[in-house]
Amino acid sequence: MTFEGIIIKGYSGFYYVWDGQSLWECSLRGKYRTKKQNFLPGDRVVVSTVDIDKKKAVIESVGPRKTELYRPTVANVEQVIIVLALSEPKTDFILLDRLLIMAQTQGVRPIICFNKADLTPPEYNLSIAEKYEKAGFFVIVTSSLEGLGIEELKEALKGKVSVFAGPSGVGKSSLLNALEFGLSLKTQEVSGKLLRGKHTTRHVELIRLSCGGLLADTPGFSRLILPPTLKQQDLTAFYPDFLKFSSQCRFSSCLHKGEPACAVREAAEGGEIDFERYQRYLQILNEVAENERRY
Ligand SMILES: Nc1nc2c(ncn2[C@@H]2O[C@H](COP(=O)(O)OP(=O)(O)O)[C@@H](O)[C@H]2O)c(=O)[nH]1
Ligand SMILES: [Mg+2]
Ligand SMILES: [Zn+2]
Repeated sequence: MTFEGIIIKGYSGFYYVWDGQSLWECSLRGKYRTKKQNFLPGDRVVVSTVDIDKKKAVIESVGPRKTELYRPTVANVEQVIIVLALSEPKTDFILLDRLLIMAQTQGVRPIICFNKADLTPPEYNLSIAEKYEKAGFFVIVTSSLEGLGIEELKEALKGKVSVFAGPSGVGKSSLLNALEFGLSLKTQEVSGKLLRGKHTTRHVELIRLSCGGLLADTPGFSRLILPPTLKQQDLTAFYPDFLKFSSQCRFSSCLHKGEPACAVREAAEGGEIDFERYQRYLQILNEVAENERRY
């Protein structure tokens, strides 16, 4: 019997393949072993059964990779849940804007999750969520403590391969606990003391959520370096809120940083684009300019 599945982890020479119902321990066909092919969690594969009762199978072929994230190294991630706290710690909006760019440059859909909603007034939470919704992003407001927004988050994760991102302390592990009672996300700070100097091979695993989604057990985008290939000119493409104005700028090459007759700047000054987000854009643009000079 031959069927399709998705690799959820690789471990000591075996790959564990999920077909939506069962987990199969798979070995590789010789042609893959000799090629030293490196399969990743998230890779979609065709397998054929070797032993149905023992759930053993062999990988016949692997499908093309749509995306490939680095640290955690996961293939075909479809969306990144960017988690930030509404307070404690204070929302780091420039980090949020940066993660939104990074997700999009990797071809991964960003979903914003504002957590710890129990600590700030609902009106405030709504105003923050609305800013990013108006900017064109999908936003979920949650409290892992009080269970707020968890159903909506489940709905978003359903049937998708996702990864969490966001700084420590914002509640990623708590959210996973709220999603899957009794499970805790093994957060691993790459620069953490525990791993420094040790040659620890981490095996990333996709957690099978009961809502029917797969979630990487390690948060992504821990290195906050913008892709060195990113050009100043390309940045606007990752700002859906700027796009409808940028076509009206006098210069088609406008970077919206002070050129005459810049429709984006006018929209920011007029409040149609969130002014603070525009200011953060200028900061990120500067950084991209520095990168361009360096590479
Ligand atoms: N008030 C409140 N505290 C939360 C919430 N979610 C997480 N926390 C707390 O925030 C701290 C960090 O949470 P944790 O899940 O470890 O964050 P992580 O580093 O992103 O995985 C812990 O003390 C949690 O109890 C929430 O929704 N509301
Ligand atoms: Mg954690
Ligand atoms: Zn402009």
